[in-house]
Amino acid sequence: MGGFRERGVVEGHYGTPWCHRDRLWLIERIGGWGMNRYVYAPKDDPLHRARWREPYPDTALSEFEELVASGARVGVEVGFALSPGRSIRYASSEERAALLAKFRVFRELGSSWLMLALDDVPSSLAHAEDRDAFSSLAEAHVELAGELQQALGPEVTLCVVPTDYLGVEPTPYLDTLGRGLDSAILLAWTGRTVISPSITGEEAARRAATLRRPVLIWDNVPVADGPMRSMLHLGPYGGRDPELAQHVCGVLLNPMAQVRASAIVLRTAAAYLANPRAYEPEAAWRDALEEAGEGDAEALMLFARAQRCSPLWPDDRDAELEAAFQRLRRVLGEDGDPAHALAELREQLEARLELHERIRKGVRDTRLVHELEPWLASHRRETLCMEAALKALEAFFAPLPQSAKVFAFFAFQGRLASEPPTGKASYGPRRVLYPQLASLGDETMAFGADDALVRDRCLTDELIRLVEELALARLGRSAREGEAG
Ligand code: LTM
Repeated sequence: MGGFRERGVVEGHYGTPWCHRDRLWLIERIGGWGMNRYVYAPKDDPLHRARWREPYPDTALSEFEELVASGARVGVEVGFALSPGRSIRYASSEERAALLAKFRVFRELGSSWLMLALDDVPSSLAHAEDRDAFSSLAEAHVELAGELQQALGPEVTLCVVPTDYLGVEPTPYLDTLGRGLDSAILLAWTGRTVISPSITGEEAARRAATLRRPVLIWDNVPVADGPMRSMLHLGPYGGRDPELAQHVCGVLLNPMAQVRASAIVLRTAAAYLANPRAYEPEAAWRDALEEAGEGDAEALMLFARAQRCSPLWPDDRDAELEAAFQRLRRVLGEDGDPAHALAELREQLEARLELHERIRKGVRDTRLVHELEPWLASHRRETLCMEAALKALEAFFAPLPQSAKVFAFFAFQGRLASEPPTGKASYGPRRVLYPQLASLGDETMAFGADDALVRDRCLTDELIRLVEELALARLGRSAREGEAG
């Protein structure tokens, strides 16, 4: 079995594009980890998508040139994408010439890997002249991509992101692309949904059969754009079949707007891509955090435990802390002595209380720390609230007068009132919508079987609820009367 030919990153998120300095930084890193591809495709760069006809200014072009050159030094070939599908008139020779001319500029900068990104655009022909000229959107795409490939020549690798980029069932659109496009053109696929929790060899084989070539996985990991912006996805790469390389020509991961934080996941993915059969997510994750957290990797790792939840690891909210919490819940449920479980939870929470300060002071990559700030704040808030809940619980079980227990409950609720949630998720999300679509057509767009709307998954709220229920049961008048009787 050969390995993955394409191993890398597509900067393809919605939201603020990365800056040049961070791109240079990332390219050097991924090259060091054995990746070989970076593709420039940020959706909200207007000259990439909304205003694709306009040329890039000289300043941008010289930065692009620098990306290509620095990639070449570390074995990373830099590719460029254009995304004209929201407005292009496929039948217009002027429009097609404008697109070709803009691709040629990337070619002149030294890039020989170009991407025609036709994702997230209308799934039917929008202009009357196109409907006259082509029988379908697929036919227009075949003609446009074929013309580009012809004009750019065989030294250029052309990749097309089809408008139907997910799912496993064949569609007439994909069938036309598979039959009509030269087999040298790469075709991208995101798996069975937008952020595929898993991708099996069988799913990839089915899509490869429809497209009549090994597919290129555009893997929406660890991206967290649009309705996912409360999340910071720091868990390891996972859920990808070790046998994928038989059916795909490679994997490009689509990171978050937080480039340095994304590098944690990217490094684990690099380990998978280098040797999928030997890949161990947890070992790779620890290695990645050792590197990213230089200065205080232990603090970063403890923080990152609360940021692992994603469609790949939906139940991971900080496994160590959760285990201590579940032990306490069990003891309380069985009316046992909670002293040991309370002490254990206290130890876990205290280790987490000052993490934000440790990370700010200790972790050397200040740009990483800056990216983490909103989640350092949410992590701190959630940890404080859990600690306040625990303190109340400790009071309930201590040999204290009843009034002290009631006042402990007041103090706990006072803390909650003065620490409102930050809107960023730590220890699991309160609410997040993942775009887990199973079909992308204008008339057929629908969610599939993968969980899309995730609600009430924050560990803090579960501990708070447990303590509140206990408080109401133990501190109410009827409870006291029951005890007396
Ligand atoms: O996945 C693809 C091919 N396109 C877009 C990405 O640009 C975007 O970042 C992700 C996540 O929102 N979803 C997409 O559909």
